[in-house]
Amino acid sequence: MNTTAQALAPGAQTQEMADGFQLVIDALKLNGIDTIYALPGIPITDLTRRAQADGMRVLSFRHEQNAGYAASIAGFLTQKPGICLTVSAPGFLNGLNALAHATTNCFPMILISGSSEREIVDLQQGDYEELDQLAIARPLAKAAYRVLHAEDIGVGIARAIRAAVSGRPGGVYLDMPAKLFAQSIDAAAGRKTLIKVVDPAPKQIPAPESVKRALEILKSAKRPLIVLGKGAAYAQADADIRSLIEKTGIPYLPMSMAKGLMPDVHEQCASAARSYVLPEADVVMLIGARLNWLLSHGKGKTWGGKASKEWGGQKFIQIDISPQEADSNVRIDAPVVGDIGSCVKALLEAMGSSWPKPSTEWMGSIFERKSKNIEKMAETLAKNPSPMNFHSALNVVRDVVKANPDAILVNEGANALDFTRSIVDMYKPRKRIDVGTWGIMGIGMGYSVAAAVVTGQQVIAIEGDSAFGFSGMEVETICRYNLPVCIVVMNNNGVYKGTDVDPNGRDPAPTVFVKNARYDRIIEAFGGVGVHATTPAELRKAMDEAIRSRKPTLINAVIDETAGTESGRITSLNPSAKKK
Ligand code: ADP
Ligand code: TPW
Ligand code: MG
Repeated sequence: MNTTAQALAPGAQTQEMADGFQLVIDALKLNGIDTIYALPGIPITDLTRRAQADGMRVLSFRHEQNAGYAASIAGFLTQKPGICLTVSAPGFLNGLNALAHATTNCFPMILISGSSEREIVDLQQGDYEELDQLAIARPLAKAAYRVLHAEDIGVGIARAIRAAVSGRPGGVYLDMPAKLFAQSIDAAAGRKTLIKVVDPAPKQIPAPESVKRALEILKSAKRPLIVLGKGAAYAQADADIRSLIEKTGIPYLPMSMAKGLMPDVHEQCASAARSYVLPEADVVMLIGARLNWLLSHGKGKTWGGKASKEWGGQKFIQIDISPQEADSNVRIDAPVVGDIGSCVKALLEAMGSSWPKPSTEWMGSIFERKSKNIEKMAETLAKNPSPMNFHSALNVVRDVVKANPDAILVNEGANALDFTRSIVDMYKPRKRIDVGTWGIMGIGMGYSVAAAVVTGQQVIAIEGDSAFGFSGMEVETICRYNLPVCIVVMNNNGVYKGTDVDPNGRDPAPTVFVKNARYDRIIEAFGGVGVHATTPAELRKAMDEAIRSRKPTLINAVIDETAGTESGRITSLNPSAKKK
């Protein structure tokens, strides 16, 4: 332990002391946390320096929101809480978005923010960066704590870790006033206050009767379907999930970030027949997926209901760690509450060796729709329009990802998101990370940094030009740490499209950017590789070279500005477009 020696009375023995900075670092390291996503300043500058000096990886960002998104996705990828470290008031608020995002997406993350002097904040006497951060964080976090005394740092960090990763994961806020860092206590006594958290995310075994109930319903199905969500990807129970799917022979539908948990090209994958299987299935087993807006709340026309809020008549089995999730939108006939690894194991064990496969009628009709849609898509992808459209550009990305199945695909935008999700097949678990439950713009560069750092793999970021703008300054971060990130900006001159005009002819329309912008030149300012690509051949060459060299690369892919649609695939949620 790095300690400060402090002289006592002349001639007395020196006493080893540890300050708050050191105890925070030691508490994190003791719990296997080796990376911090940060932005320095008062009062945490020395925490970033000393963490680095002590061998931790400290990734320093240009804006706290991006550090926070990085921490949140590190949590998703590793099952360990990602740590975001910020300064007080404005830094804290910049990081808060990511904390709320982590909670919403069920990603384990801890936001540690320095804060100002309690006595002054609480009397609102006007301190430097005064803000009651704990009160503000609380409703957006799964848990929120403040540590006031150096001897409580161990407990504070232990509680934060447990809260972030146990049960349904989420974002945790840890408030650390400036004074805490400067407090010194006896080093040996300090060491004793640190806690190495034993079994931070304990297994949660499902009740045997819930497993039995689920299997009875599943067995009775004529047209069963499995929906895999990002909770299933998070759980890292890949082999057992694969066994369950292959043993039952049930077709499956992956949610966006569950793509690749089973390969998208697997014969049981029903993605290309989504609009057929959702209303037709009579029993649906959800594994780590919520029946939220992304699944049309489990009702309405998507599910075969006659009216927009009408139940389609199917039965639902839901595997989830949160006992409160069931019945959130429609009746869940068989909730199975537990961690996905334990639940899937229990199902496999209780299924026995002879499980009846779904009828050839059901599988055949899915196969027929799938083949037709895949064939239609192949025709569209083969076209080579000038300028490029989303399809001709993404056809290249599709090939590059197929050739590099270990690469992590980061994806945000509207059309740039929706087309990538449907065109680019994924082959391995946790390789696709995107806008998540909120459909937020801004995750792109933070996710890219964290994905490269925690996995060591090549990152491919497919970004709408608007989406890229939310975190674009972090290309400097990517260059500074020399990370293998290949960014492709799908540049269609704006939000959704680049064709809107101001009816009064005064300003650019709100959805339109500078025409023919050269995003590639941004990365050149920091020593990265910039490429301007106007054809699929140029795009392919640039992506291949980026992956070969592992150099930070930004490709400005010129896309037809008329190619997109308003709001991409979610036009129905847009009030004015709906009216039209
Ligand atoms: P998607 O957006 O992919 O549909 P959601 O984020 O809506 O996925 O749902 C993920 C679900 O997975 C949440 O309800 C969460 O409680 C659950 N979950 C997360 N981790 C686990 C786990 N280890 N075991 C069981 N359920 C989990
Ligand atoms: C934090 C609203 C949804 S999609 C989008 C915005 C601004 C950008 C779409 O344009 P882009 O993609 O990225 O160029 P493309 O291919 O369709 O042209 N602020 C936040 N989150 C969201 N979702 C928005 C605004 C939005
Ligand atoms: Mg765009």
